[in-house]
Amino acid sequence: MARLDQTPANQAEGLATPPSAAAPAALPVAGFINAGVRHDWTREEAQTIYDAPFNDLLFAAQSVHRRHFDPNQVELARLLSIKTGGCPEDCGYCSQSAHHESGLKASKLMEVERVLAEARKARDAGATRYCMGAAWRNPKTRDMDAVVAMVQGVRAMGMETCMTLGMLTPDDAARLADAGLDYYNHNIDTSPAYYSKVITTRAFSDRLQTLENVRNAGIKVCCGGIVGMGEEAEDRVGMLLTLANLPAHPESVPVNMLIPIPGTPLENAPPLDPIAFVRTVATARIMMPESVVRLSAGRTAMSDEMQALCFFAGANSIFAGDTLLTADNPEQDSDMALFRRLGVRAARLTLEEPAQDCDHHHAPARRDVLDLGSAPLPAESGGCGCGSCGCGAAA
Ligand code: SAM
Ligand code: DTB
Ligand code: SF4
Repeated sequence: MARLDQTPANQAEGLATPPSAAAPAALPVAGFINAGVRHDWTREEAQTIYDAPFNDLLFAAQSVHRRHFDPNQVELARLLSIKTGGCPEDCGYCSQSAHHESGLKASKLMEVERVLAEARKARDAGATRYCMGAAWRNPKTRDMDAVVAMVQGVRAMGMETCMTLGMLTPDDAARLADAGLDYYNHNIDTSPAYYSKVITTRAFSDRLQTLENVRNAGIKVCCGGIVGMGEEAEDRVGMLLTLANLPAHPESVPVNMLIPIPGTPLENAPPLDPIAFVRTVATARIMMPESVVRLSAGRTAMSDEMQALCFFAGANSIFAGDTLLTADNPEQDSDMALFRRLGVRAARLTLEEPAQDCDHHHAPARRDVLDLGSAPLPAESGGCGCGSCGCGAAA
């Protein structure tokens, strides 16, 4: 195969061009590799990234990814539904809404001890984050004591804690922060324009308000959405634009692929082109370079190759374990087999000393933090010297 030469225009960006081809002045997406953390993305920029030629998009996303993370480490998070079904909200995708006939049996809030027993099993299977979800519009005051005990118990096991309980007031958020909750998951789900096509019992602005309450309480934000709900590419871009232009990027960004649930309004949504899903992941990676992007719901319907492409595009977290909240997820054995084939490792928690002047009164003296590493860039490591493949290996 002919050696790939570089033109002055693309040398600066580390891109390669075949000698015989007319060199593009600059690939539009490559200009965003060095963008860093921005909160002023324009719709045009976001759409340009999403629409870029697939190989250019993946090259840019992987370049951004290795600048901030070890590209071969993936976080394992574990989910548990602590209160299932009977939810008063009408989210069109959800098995747990009381508005739909999904056949799911509603249950009460789980006992704290049962939750902790499940969490222990997850930790022993390698999970570093434990996410507890409740099918509520918002938590009731009477439930808060149990929820707080769950956070404290899981945290004491040395895992990061995450909860998703619906809308939170500033007081709810402060209580959870005091309990030591690490993350709160609250998804915007789709673009502002498409939101009312999917959910009518609350507004997009309600979601943003809870996110602000969570952030103000000092809890880290886990916020993403669902693709494959019949939305247009512009909606996927609109969702990412909203997330990336929040005052602070969510620390975790779950990208869910719709699991079509029989009996819900979206049961017959047209299947999404897998390439469009990978584009969404890659665009999230470029626009939110320091966020952990989670390849979330819908993996049972994805091939190994599609998941591998998502990891290449910058996804570095998954839900492990054979159940999500109510729907199936791949068996952990098959995930570990895929990790082995890809040379991917599960990320570990490391103990970190906080800064002396930490003023978060609710934070413990020492705490576990996830180590997702970062890889040296070719320019920093010398690379193989070919000037075109982007590798970091010595020649
Ligand atoms: N009730 C809380 C709420 O809505 O924030 C927490 C639980 S809710 C099930 C958490 C998220 O799961 C939703 O925001 C949605 O993004 C995702 N989700 C729910 N059902 C899904 C489905 N069928 N396919 C893909 N993602 C789904
Ligand atoms: C998120 O974004 N995805 C998870 C988690 N946050 C709570 C939930 C996925 C739910 C999939 C459908 C189900 O299991 O019912
Ligand atoms: Fe309720 Fe959450 Fe399901 Fe919506 S997504 S119906 S709020 S459990």
